[in-house]
Amino acid sequence: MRSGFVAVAGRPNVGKSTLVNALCGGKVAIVSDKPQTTRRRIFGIANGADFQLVLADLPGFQRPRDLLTEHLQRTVDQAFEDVEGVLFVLDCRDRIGGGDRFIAERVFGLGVPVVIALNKVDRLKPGHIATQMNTAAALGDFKALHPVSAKTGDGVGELRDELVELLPEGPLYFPADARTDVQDDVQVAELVREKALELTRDELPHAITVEVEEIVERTVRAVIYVETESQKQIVIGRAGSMVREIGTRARPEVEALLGRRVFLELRVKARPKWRRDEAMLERLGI
Ligand SMILES: Nc1nc2c(ncn2[C@@H]2O[C@H](COP(=O)(O)OP(=O)(O)OP(=O)(O)O)[C@@H](O)[C@H]2O)c(=O)[nH]1
Ligand SMILES: [Mg+2]
Repeated sequence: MRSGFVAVAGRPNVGKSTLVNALCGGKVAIVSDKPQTTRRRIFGIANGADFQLVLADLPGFQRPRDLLTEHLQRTVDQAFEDVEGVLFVLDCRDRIGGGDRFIAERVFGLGVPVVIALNKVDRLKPGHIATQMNTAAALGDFKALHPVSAKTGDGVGELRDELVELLPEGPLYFPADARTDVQDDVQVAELVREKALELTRDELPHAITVEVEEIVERTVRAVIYVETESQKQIVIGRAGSMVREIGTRARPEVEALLGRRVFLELRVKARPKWRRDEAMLERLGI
């Protein structure tokens, strides 16, 4: 039995969470086209007959700008301790540049093997992929470099095999059928936030956070927090249309997670400056 932990590093929005989901064979982390979607460390677990690969999905690696991003970066830094390797994710559709080199400096200095995943290669020309692979290869002394598409699953199996190779002999850290360490209430809050992110744009996605107050039999009560009254009006929508749509999109996934039909009761509240509120970040587990 091989087992162990691999941290997933990369700039915001390169597809780390999508790739973790693909490697685990199911949804453990929420995904969106907005940067800073992932705000807490989430273990995604890939189980095989003779391995357990635990992937630490993380917020995007960035220079902190405020208390929230400071907390996010602290989460990233802590996750680099005690791992068997790092999966460094790059976006093949984007320029590989300063941001990636900033991360490379850190991950190649950790003293553990680094596997690079060049993600989002779907529908790209082979010549372009080859050029990007050369640029990626210059980032540091990597163990392997895999072009993949987390979206189509292309190359994901080979990448999983490569990561399992990094693991030493070891015990099961989680039950053999577990896919994540995240508790139901947190997963429900994340699913609601994912749908809220789908429906909002500009600065608003960053101002949204979700907390589940209670899950009692068939009733799930959650609060969507924003920072201002005007943001609250947007998220509620005309005659409640937006918050209703968030609920409609989230409910099937919440029901699949909990294994029963539920009534999803969503409220929207303004909580000024929650992103700068140490106690609130703590409460949210950020
Ligand atoms: N075309 C394409 N898009 C992808 C692929 N993987 C991820 N995406 C898209 O990229 C966007 C970001 O994906 P996420 O998985 O949320 O990215 P992330 O790196 O976890 O982002 P943060 O948590 O914000 O740091 C989403 O719109 C995904 O659908 C891929 O292989 N191909
Ligand atoms: Mg993410």
